[in-house]
Amino acid sequence: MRQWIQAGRGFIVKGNGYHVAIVGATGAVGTQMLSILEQRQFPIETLTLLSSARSAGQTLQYNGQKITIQEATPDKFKGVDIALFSAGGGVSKKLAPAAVEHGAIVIDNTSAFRMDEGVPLVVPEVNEKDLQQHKGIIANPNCSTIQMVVALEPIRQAYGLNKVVVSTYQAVSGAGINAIDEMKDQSRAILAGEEAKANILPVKGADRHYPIAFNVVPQIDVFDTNGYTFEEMKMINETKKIMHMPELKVSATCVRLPVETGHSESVYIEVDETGKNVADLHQLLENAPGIVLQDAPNEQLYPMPSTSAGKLEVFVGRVRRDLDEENGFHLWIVSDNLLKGAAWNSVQIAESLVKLKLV
Ligand code: NAP
Ligand code: 3JN
Repeated sequence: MRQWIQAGRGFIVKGNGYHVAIVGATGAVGTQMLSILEQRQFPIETLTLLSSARSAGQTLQYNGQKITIQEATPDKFKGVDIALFSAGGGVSKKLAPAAVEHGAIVIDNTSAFRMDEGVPLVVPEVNEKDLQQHKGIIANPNCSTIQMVVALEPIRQAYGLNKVVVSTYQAVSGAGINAIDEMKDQSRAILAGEEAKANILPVKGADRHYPIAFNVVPQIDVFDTNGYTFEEMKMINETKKIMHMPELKVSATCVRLPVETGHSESVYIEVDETGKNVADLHQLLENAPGIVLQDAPNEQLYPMPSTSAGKLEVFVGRVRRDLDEENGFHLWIVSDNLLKGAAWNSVQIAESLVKLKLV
């Protein structure tokens, strides 16, 4: 039987386990990482929780035990085997190399290294084997990319894929804890007949902010010079990298709406093989890893954020053949952006590393 004892920097479970650190442990993603590690009973020997100086000294619970949060500094990675980073790209750029120098494998949730050559960008259902090439840092893709590639990979494998056009309907939790609080405050203000104050969305630090409560905002992240936002370009570039298909045609429009958790996507695809129908796609999706097919129009069964939040899978429904393009199909894809889109995909990568004996 395992025995928990308090250690200097975290908690120790005596027996075989890994020294794990979470950077950004107090955030929207970090708290979900903690909860998923516990839910999956990931073999942990010590758990180090790191944040900025603001939260250092506070405690978080893991397996019923209180762990004191510490400020993230390079020395905190001594002896760490696996470091899960989710504190923004700047923190990753500063501290991930130090963690690797101390011998840790970094699983990074930010865009800091995603497109770097030599850094695997991994969704285990799609390209787990890319983990073999890691040199210390493994990147976790953007949440909107992850749920889309999980759903498209079985179709790509069976029928080939040449075009993807996606519009997203993204939840506020993707922008962090402060954005959730702001949406709730705005909702209360509007219902009380008061002015809704906006200071965070669409992008922290931008010139203009718009209320998200009772609104829809077609901007996620800042604009690139080509008119697309960075979120849209992440979806485009990451999809090609994960699927090893630089030639794949991908276009994206990313939109925020007042949902707390669960990103939705309307996705149009064109496959290479002709003559395929909805039943063919249903069969592929039903048998694919990590996917739940919810597609029964007669019963009004389709995925929604309200039924997908808190779950680990990617939910797919509203599968239709395009009315004009023989090889074209439409899908509706929903998943919990903080779980499969972030924390669960990262912990799943850690589980794959253990399974493949790479850690
Ligand atoms: P959040 O709720 O605002 O939390 C931010 C976390 O980062 C907090 O734990 C915060 O600690 C910590 N932090 C901030 N500055 C730090 C510093 N200088 N040193 C160490 N820790 C610091 O944000 P979130 O939604 O969890 O997202 C965090 C990051 O994860 C994002 O910036 C993004 O890069 C990534 N992310 C990825 C996805 C994805 O699509 N895969 C989705 C969402 C987010 P304090 O409590 O001390 O402030
Ligand atoms: O807004 C969303 O729904 C997802 C946001 C992801 C995000 C937010 C801030 C910084 C990212 C990301 O993971 O792409 C980043 C980042 O670039 O690291």
